[in-house]
Amino acid sequence: MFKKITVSLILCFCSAYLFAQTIKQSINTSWAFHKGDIAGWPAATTDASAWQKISLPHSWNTTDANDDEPGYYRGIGWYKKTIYVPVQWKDKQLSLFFEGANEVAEIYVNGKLAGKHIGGYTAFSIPINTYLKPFGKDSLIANEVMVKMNNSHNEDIPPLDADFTFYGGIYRDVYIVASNPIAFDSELASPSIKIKTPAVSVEKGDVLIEGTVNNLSAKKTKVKVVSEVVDADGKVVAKLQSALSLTAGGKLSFSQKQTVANPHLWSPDAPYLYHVVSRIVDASTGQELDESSSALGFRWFSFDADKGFFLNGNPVKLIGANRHQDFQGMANAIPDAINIHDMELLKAMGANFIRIAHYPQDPSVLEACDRLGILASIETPEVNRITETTTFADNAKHMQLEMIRQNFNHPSIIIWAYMNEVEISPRYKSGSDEQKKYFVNLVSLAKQIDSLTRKEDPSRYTMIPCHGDFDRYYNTGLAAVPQIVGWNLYYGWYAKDFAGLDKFLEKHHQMLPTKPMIITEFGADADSRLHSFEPVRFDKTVEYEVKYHQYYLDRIKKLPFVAGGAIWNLVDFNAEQRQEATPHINTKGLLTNDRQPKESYFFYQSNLLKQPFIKIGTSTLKAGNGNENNVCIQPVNVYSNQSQVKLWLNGRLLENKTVQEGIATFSVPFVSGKNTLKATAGEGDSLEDFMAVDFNLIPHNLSNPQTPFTELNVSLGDKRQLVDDKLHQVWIPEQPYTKGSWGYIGGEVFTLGQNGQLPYGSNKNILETNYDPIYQTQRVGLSDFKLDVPAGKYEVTLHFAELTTNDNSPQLVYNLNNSTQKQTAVARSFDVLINGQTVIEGLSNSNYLEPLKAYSTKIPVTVDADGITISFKAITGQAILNAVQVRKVY
Ligand code: GCB
Ligand code: CA
Repeated sequence: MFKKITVSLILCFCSAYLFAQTIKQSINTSWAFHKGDIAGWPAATTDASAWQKISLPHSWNTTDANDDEPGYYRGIGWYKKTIYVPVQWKDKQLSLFFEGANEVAEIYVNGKLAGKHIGGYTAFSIPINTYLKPFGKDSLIANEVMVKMNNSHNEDIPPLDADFTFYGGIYRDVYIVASNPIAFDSELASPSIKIKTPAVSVEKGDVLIEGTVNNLSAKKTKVKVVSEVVDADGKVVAKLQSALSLTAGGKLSFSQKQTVANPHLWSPDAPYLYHVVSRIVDASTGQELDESSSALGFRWFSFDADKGFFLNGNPVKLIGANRHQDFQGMANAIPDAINIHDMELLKAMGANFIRIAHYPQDPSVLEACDRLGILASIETPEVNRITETTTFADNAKHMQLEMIRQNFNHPSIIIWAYMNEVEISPRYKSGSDEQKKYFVNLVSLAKQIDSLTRKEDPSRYTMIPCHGDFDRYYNTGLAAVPQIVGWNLYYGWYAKDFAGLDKFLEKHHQMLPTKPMIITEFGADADSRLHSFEPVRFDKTVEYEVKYHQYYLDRIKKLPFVAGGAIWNLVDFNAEQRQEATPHINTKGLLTNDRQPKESYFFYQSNLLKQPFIKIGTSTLKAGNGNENNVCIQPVNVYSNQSQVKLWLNGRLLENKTVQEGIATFSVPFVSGKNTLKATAGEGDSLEDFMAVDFNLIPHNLSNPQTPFTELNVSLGDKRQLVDDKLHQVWIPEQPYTKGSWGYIGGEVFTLGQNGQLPYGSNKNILETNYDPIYQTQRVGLSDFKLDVPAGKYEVTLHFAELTTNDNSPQLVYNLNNSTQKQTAVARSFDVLINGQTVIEGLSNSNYLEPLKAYSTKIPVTVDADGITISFKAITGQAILNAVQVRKVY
């Protein structure tokens, strides 16, 4: 008898325990999406065919932000889904929790507006009880949820203008949440409890746990809030308890404090995490009513204007990257796994810092930072400019508040930032009274956001990232507002000389001697396909990107008053309006948009990682001209943190080299076809990396039967190589014709002169191709292109694009030298002949040769002993050639 009672008591206790807590479950599947508004809704509905079956995360801009049509859909999109609410939840408080949806969301339940949220990058929670269908006999009640999203431009909602795409849609997870009438308050979609560590040292760590308990029931109730601090082994190291007497419909706050002796400290090298679990327990029944759990890290930190950043008493140089939240082909609708993997890639690079720019990102990002040991700055998106209205200011402040409340407990966060380069394109005429007033309003808004932030959280620092116009931010007074000034500096990119960086940093140190500083952005575009042996600014080669980062990393490391630097950017990201080698993509990433590393990623690994590292530089596919011995000598970089590195080619030791700044450059004599590279370092060559290179060696003498010619892909007017892993082809730069070999005769390289960023080619998008760099460069006025190939059957493909245009559309605001590509369209028409036979008649701007559009044609040619001569005969203006491919069929 006695035994029986105990068992049933335990059972009863367990079931209460299991079902009493808040239930949270994602509802990402079985949604339908309708592009555009539904006129007259809810009275009128649309037919089923207008709805597309989708699951979340979702964005409606996955393709149109990448196509040849300028712009992308910014407007209304509707989502709908049936949710099945179990009858067991009839006494629960139900809400829908959105981790983020861009940009304005209206949530309807069974046709009635249940809530609205403004802003695309913060979470929100919508209570839905009032709108649910009555519970009846059925065990599950179907309710219809509809969400109207709008990503139209709105002058009152940040961001107004920025170098990234404002993808529309419900692009993060959505949950349904069922909680008890007595539960923790989680205002502004924040975690229910706030964890503070007001005093931390090696000897002790104070934990302060704060929260509020709501009683939405009609009964007064006595509860206990029991909190436990649990270490990484699961051991409870502190237990705190508060007793609360809740009135019906009332709420009470609690605050609990405890000291943990000799706490394990949290740092990038040892990200030790405790966690705090707080439970609300009914004082009379012992039933658990709600539970909340958060990570806890003990650390202390400070910024010093002369000495930089200190963590747990030690100087730490913050080195890391910025990060955007999109992925190739997915827009911003990416699963948690990508968010988490990006942080792993950042950590694997040796970084200890992230600037989450320019907006708060998925919760999994900061969770990963806590776990992996990445210090974080996070910010709200007042980018480029503001609107001087109360509504804009209110929205900006509200986002800041949401960001702080929602992310408060992350030990990784050290900085709450806001605004970005907000003086780069100010409204009104330069120097006008209106503009002066604009700056006053801007500074006033900054002060409001800053003081709100400091009040919400005095334990972290505030920061504004600014563009490189020191005087402007100094004179308007904006630089004085935050605790740290961030500078986005592009010397060696938008601004010509690297040395400008040193001058700028010194200037800050002199003029703002008490203001700590971080280089919040620095970067150079690199199309992962483009390579050069003599990299120059704006050539968008992988090699120039490395050169750029060499300069910056050196300065960041050397100057103690520079607290740190954040590379722009960890990943290539979509900015729809960008004209690039890869249109719509900002390629300043160390990783491509689908997360393939460029050499600059290895450069950081070899400079930052503590564990032994070795890696042979990119490009497993290469091409070039053979010399008299039919080898082609090309440089190969090996990245390593060891002092000496050996490189082996096909089993033969080439050289043992001293590594400088993480790089050793070798001259490698490649042979035709397969080449195996091995790099070794360390004791007994224990550290190694391998690479198989496929080399398309263009024979020294094209007609020598010992070294048969197969194919040649040449980009005219170009100095770079383009490696195309997908088609397994390498494009090599032009050269003048010499006997026995190949090349152009006559003409000159197309250049925009003073107006161009790169000394050759155009940087406008070329339509109808993904090979923009090939078409963006060109030889003008050539008479022939000649190859002394042996007799046989060939295929010649000619590529053209008219690069002159009347389109003088403005450059991006980031173009700091303010150049526009002023130009006028040139009229031309010409014939093309192969071995004397006309193959293209009168190619001109009035037929296939439209401005900025790719035109190519493939022509089979039977060749006798005299090789191939492609001749260009101008009728009007000058003939052009952008690229040529010659392939031997047999
Ligand atoms: C900046 C901006 C960032 C841009 C970057 C660039 O200064 O803050 O949003 O993407 O420059 O690449 O031009
Ligand atoms: Ca488009």
